[in-house]
Amino acid sequence: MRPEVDRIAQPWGDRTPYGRGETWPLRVDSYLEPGATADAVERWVPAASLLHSNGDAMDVAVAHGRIVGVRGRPGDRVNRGRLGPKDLFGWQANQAEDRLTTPLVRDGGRLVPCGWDTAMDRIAARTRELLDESGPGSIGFYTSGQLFLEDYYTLTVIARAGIGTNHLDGNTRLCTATAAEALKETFGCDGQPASYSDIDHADVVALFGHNMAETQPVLWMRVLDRLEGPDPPRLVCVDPRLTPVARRAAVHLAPRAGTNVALLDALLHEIIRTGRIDRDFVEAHTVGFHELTERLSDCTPAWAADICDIPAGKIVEAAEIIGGAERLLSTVLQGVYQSHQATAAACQVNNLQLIRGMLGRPGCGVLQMNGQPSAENTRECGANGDLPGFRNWENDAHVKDLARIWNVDPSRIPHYAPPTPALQIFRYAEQGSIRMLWITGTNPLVSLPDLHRIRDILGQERLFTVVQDLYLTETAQLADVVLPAATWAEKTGTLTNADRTVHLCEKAVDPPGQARPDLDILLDYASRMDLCDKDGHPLVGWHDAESAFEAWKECSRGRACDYTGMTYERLRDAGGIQWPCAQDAPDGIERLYTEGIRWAAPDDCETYGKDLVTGASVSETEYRALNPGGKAVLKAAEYVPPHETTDETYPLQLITGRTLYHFHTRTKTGRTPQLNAAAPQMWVEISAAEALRHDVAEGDLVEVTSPRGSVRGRLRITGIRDGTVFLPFHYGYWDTPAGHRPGAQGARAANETTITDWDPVSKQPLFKTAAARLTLVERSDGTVSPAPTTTASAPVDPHKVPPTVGGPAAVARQSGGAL
Ligand SMILES: Nc1nc2c(c(=O)[nH]1)N[C@H]1C(S)=C(S)[C@@H](COP(=O)(O)OP(=O)(O)OC[C@H]3O[C@@H](n4cnc5c(=O)[nH]c(N)nc54)[C@H](O)[C@@H]3O)O[C@H]1N2
Ligand SMILES: Nc1nc2c(c(=O)[nH]1)N[C@H]1C(S)=C(S)[C@@H](COP(=O)(O)OP(=O)(O)OC[C@H]3O[C@@H](n4cnc5c(=O)[nH]c(N)nc54)[C@H](O)[C@@H]3O)O[C@H]1N2
Ligand SMILES: [Mo]
Repeated sequence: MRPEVDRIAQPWGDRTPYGRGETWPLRVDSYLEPGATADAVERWVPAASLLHSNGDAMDVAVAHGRIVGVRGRPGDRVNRGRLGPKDLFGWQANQAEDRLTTPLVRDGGRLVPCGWDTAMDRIAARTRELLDESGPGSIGFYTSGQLFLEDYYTLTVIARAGIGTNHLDGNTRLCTATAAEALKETFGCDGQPASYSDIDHADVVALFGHNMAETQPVLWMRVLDRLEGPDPPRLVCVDPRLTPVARRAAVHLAPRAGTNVALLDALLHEIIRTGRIDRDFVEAHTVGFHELTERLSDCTPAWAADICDIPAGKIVEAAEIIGGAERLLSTVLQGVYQSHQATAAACQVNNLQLIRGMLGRPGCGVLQMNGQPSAENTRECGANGDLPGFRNWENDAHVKDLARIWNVDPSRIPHYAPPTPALQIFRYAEQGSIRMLWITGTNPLVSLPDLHRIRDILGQERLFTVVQDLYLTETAQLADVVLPAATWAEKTGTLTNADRTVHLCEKAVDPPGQARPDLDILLDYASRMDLCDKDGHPLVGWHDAESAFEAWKECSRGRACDYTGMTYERLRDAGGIQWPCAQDAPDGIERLYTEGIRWAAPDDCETYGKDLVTGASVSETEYRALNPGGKAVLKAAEYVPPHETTDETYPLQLITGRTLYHFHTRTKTGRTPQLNAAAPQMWVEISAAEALRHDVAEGDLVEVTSPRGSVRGRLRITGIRDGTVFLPFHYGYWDTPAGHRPGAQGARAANETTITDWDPVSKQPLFKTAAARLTLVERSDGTVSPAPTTTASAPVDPHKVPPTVGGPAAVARQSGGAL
């Protein structure tokens, strides 16, 4: 990479074009802090990105015991040397001055520093009291998609077999619960069918509610390089915003938010009507085609055009591209997963692939994407509402098998009901049945919907909360015990990206102060609690990351996510390896389902499924009758309008999401100078027509109000569809001046406005379907909106706003939190 390329102004860097079926060329990106040179680097330590799900492999540069930069790993299958802006700059947050360096406990209403023994003893004592008084159901664990596999597996064993609680879930519920659920509904089991290398072979790539350019920028570089090369693919983009993906699409459909199912039903209808289906594939590998066809008979493009508010001709055009594809790759993310018919819509994308026979071949498949770096591990390890190794909680043989591995009685593992989803855990805490909540690696006081309510729940006296984090986040400020964690590059472990590639991240430097790796904290708790198996041996029989990995391998043996062919040694030598990886396929398997559907048979499947509209469970008997041969299930779904619709008081559809430069609640990217300067403060997006209707202009301070609450930000006029307002959800309160507080006029966390509601099937909350109004607070005095210009928030009139750059100009523009 040319060093003079400003990777804030040009997030995707230079192009390295390539043709269909060719190998993606190498390009090595790196960033060293000012003053550091490659010669002065003492060690390069392997890792993969922790700020999204793409799994970009990199080496961390260490000099004098400090991280001084990063460099992409050219040999790795995922990124072939490339890094995105967050990968390049985000590591600086590890060195922030306000890292937590000692445990804190609440004494007399205040959090005060203490030693590890005091903090851990307090947690163990409270656990014992509650177990005695109220039993395991009074204890809940809410974890993350940002720790390592070894952490989740250990937490799962502790929570499920040690404490015996069913209340363990991850923030992956907000993130990839629908990806998991859609894969389970269609293929009987979780597991990403496709591979990133399918981008090299596809002639059509369809992106549904996925702003890949901003959220997986390195994957987008691969798409851009194909677009610039010979025989480029055509893109279909479904997104109400004019994202960088939409700008490069052959067809951009910008539907009303929450209408994905209507649109997908029409696409399926049109493809079936015109006979562009692979009948042999459908016959050999699926059940349910007849029902699907019947259900779709009235779902014409004209019908959907009305619901989605897009021209019928455009839907036909998209159906022609998808229907005519030789090699079709589809990707799905939050524009689908965070709406009221999330699983229903995601399954229709699976159906598109199946009826066209586009599965298990190069260039053909679906990426039901993940978001967080290790969301996949949360799912595999059973820390996300499933049993480890994609086992079925309703199948006694699966529970028995797990009990054998853990050497406990099957009755020790709660399986009387599905594992409790996150929002239900908070509901139990609200009602008072959950009395202790241990939060690891997530910041619910900014990231959960309907923050007023979450603040009340976590603020309760009677709820004992433990927060394990790197910083004193909004959530940590309300905790009873705060545990300082070591993070990426300060601890060792593995993470698995969205295309099943496993990377080893090794410890490069010491954590600050007394901060400890998450795994060590969990092992300490297991030992203080004296958790034992049925022979009286320690339940958690491992002592470090590598031995935890070895234990997990046994749990994964023979399952879809088989890790038994991997070792730390092999990951060190080979870089990323995809699962399944067993002795018979030591290099991993690139695509699932190359020889038919493997995990949907009634005895093997992870779930018997649910009704896509109501979420009601399908019984084992029904499933055996429906799918005796273990094929893929083509599940139909009828469109149901969003629960909260617009009206005179709340005339705009409210959607929320991300920008390229920030990660979630900004605990890391807000502490990274280049990234924070690129997007320093909250903003609000509407279209030019909507601005005219509201008599507001670029840079005006506006307020967005929903039935739950309001937030303020400066207005940016973008190419978003009319009738829609977009809020980035990154901005909380840890770095705002005193006036900007929830409830006060300066509230800025988008989740003040979002609704307590979820998809009935995956239980994923709805961050992208609600109603709101917009009002003017104060005209701009010439100040422009702080929104980036390089992204979906690009202004319609580029002359009015200075471009986002990463040099001194951007730093000067940094407003440091003032609106
Ligand atoms: N820069 C950056 N990258 C990230 C993250 C980050 O915070 N910052 N987070 C990571 C994580 S955890 C995740 S989950 C992913 C998320 O990655 P994405 O899903 O790509 O990101 P979002 O911005 O949440 O939503 C994507 C798009 O959905 C569109 N959308 C909204 N409503 C609808 C609808 O009804 N239908 C359709 N079709 N589209 C709709 C929005 O306009 C938005 O452009 O990103 C990962 N990568
Ligand atoms: N309105 C709206 N809300 C949303 C979304 C949306 O699109 N719109 N998206 C949702 C999605 S997809 C997601 S994934 C969530 C994300 O929501 P959160 O997970 O709550 O957001 P993060 O800021 O990533 O919080 C992670 C926390 O873990 C800490 N951390 C980082 N590394 C480590 C580590 O190694 N160990 C420990 N112990 N802690 C660590 C960080 O400092 C941070 O406080 O937000 C959801 N909320
Ligand atoms: Mo996510």
